[in-house]
Amino acid sequence: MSDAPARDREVVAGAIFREGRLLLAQRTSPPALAGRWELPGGKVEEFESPQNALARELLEELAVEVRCGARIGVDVPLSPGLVLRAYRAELVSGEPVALDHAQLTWVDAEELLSMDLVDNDRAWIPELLAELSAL
Ligand code: 9L3
Ligand code: MG
Repeated sequence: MSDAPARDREVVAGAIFREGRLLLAQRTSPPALAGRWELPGGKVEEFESPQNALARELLEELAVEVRCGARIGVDVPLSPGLVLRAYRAELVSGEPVALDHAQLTWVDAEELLSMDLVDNDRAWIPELLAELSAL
């Protein structure tokens, strides 16, 4: 048994900005979230860093190589012991394609506000808007 306090498991999501726009991905599952838009990503595996997890998830979901950057926005509690965090992701190579999502879109600040985002990701709207307005 370990004396170390149990750390929250993390779900990581990537904010990819390009030319004044943010990449959003439309979920296909679970049924409650299908059709709604998110920052792509997924669960950090045991013994995996959040940075490596984000790179793995975006390679799996979008077929791109990214470099994980700084955190953006607040921690979003998903369930006891599970927290959702957004990170900036810089495109290193490849053009994003929807391997795991229904479709992808690049939104500006105004369009972001009109998208049906999953509830969890709405917590990041202020920072995402600030970034899009500054670009
Ligand atoms: N989730 C919410 N917002 C996001 C992401 C990437 C994930 N931007 C939630 C949806 C699922 C859980 O986290 O309940 C795990 O994500 P996934 O593995 O289904 O993508
Ligand atoms: Mg995912």
